[in-house]
Amino acid sequence: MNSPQKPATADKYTITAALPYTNGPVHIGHLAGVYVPADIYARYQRLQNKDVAFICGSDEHGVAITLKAKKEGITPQEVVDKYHAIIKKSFEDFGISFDNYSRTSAEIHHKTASEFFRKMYDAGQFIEEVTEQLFDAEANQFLADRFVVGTCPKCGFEEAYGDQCEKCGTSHNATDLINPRSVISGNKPVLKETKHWFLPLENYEDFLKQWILVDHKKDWKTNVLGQCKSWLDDGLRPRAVTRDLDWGIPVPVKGADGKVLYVWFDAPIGYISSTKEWAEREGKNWEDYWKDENTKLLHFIGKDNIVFHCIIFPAMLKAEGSYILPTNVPANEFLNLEGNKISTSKNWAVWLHEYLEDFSNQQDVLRYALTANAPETKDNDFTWADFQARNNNELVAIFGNFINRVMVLTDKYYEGIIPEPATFSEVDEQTLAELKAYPEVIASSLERYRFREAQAELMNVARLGNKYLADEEPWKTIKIDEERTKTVMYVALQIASALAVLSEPFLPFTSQKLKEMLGHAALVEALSWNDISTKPELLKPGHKINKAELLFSKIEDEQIENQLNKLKQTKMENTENKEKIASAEASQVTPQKETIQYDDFAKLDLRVGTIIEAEKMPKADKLLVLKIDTGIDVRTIVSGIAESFKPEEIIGKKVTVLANLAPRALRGVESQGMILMTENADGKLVFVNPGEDGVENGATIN
Ligand code: B3M
Ligand code: ZN
Repeated sequence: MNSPQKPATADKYTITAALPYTNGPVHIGHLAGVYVPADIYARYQRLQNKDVAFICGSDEHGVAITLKAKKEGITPQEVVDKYHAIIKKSFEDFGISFDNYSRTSAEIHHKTASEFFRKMYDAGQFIEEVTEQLFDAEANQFLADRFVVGTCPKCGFEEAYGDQCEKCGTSHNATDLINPRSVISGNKPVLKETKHWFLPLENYEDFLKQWILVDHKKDWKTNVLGQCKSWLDDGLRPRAVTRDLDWGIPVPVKGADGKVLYVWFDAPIGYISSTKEWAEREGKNWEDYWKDENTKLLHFIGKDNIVFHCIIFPAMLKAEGSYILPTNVPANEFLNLEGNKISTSKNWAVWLHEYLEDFSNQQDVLRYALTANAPETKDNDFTWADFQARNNNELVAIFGNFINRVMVLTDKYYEGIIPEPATFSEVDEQTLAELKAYPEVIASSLERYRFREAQAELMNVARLGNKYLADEEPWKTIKIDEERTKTVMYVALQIASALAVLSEPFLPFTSQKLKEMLGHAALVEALSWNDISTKPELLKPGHKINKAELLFSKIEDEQIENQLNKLKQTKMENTENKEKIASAEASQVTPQKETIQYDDFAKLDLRVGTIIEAEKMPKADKLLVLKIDTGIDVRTIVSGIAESFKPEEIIGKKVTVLANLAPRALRGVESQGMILMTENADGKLVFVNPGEDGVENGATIN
């Protein structure tokens, strides 16, 4: 089918969707949060005859990739090759209509990102500084980004990464983490000096405040504005844009061996390189899409990427100086799955390639269910029960049912030829007028990034058709009034035709099928969005439509149970794994110490004793002052057991005493020996009890 002709001066839209990390396949959370809304928007603007560049690609740098390579025992290059192919195919399978899908390992990207850095470097826009950074001495490696986890200084989340906390979205420097630990060895990092280049974000604070909080106060989503405001209120600080790593784009300056660009410096430039790659192929000028003030630049992302797209990348674009800034950053919140956070490591996800194995050719059903539940203003939940209901009660019962009735009746009454209408009744006029109003209604929601609302309005078009047929009952009038029946079927066919066009952004496969059924290809020109309102008729009398096919089919309970069982299975496996890890950890014994000679042991004077008095040491939470009958004497021993025992419960206890330990003063009390203790499985202290079998105080242990 021809695509609508674009006027030469059409508005330009550069629409980007977050570049997925190539460390795993994509799941429904990615689709719902980023790729489906971006695709709906791009398809809609194309139908508006706008000049659209819908841009994406694989994010192939960063520690996420290196870690995956370590885990799978393959090279980073093998990781990105493997997942780039899987991800690209999933997007194609789900009809995500990128004009270009590139990858950041591409030469054009390395060149573009290096030049971008170099231009800023030459203009003196970085601070070059030797600072202390986290270092894993055992692994002999600096701990950048995901190589280190620790407690988030802002929200207290204990698994925050070195560059960002995924819980609260804050972006920070690795040295800000509380209790950092190396992901490679588990060790506590040390500090080591190294040189890096920092972007002084604080210099852009005033500009960002004005641009985001004032200029875009009204048109950006409140969840996005809220996050930006909180960072700007906290004050911005310099951020390192280089790393000591061996995977990434080499820092293009002298004396930077072994250093690469920070992944969040190069990745957003990936939008630019991908546009260049597309423009070269299509014979266009890429700069029209990045440097023309009239071009609208839109970034579709998830909420964890807001800081990078609203603060850091705009600061880079501003600093570089020749680029436009984003018009909007319509970020979404997160999608949960059956009440739990989607998690790759816990396999708590619906993977797109797996979905297609169970629901082949039903991509639109998933797109529809995800949009109906899109996490636009808050986190939302995907449930299989809702998925089934959306399909059976909406797609099958409303959309599919209307189209099927129109197709079957047209075939039966007129052998598929659109009938000539007679006079329109008031109801007909009203129905057609209502139909013509829909493009604007749906567009108004889409222009405000309200995709759920827009899709609900689309379904109202099908409802309008169903109501019209139910009220006008052509199956009854056919017996008594041929002319009336022709008019009714003509009107119903116009509605079906409008649905074929208006559904395209949301349900591209269905729209395509419907257009084929209605014989749209035979129309001289393809219908655009506004044709639905402005053209007097969408299908002309005499035009022949094709055979009817079912657009949607019912999803059975059994299919849903299968999916729920899969998740149950995952949950069970996760619990088993957790138990295994816990018991392995619990059974971990301290390694044996160095060998000693008998003489070393013989030096210890170990005795059986009895606690005869116990009291708390004043102003010390952990210490008890004990009087012990050692059989030799009654002596004072200070013991650090106050958190495990109350004084009164241990009086009379038999204990093992190291009697010849040199005395030492603890808080002014002289301790004359030591009591042997161990720990039980719960970590509670326990006395090494010499037994009660008539063993007397003073008995030696040897
Ligand atoms: N790869 C993060 C992510 O997948 C990152 C996005 C880059 S967009 C320039 O969530
Ligand atoms: Zn946090």
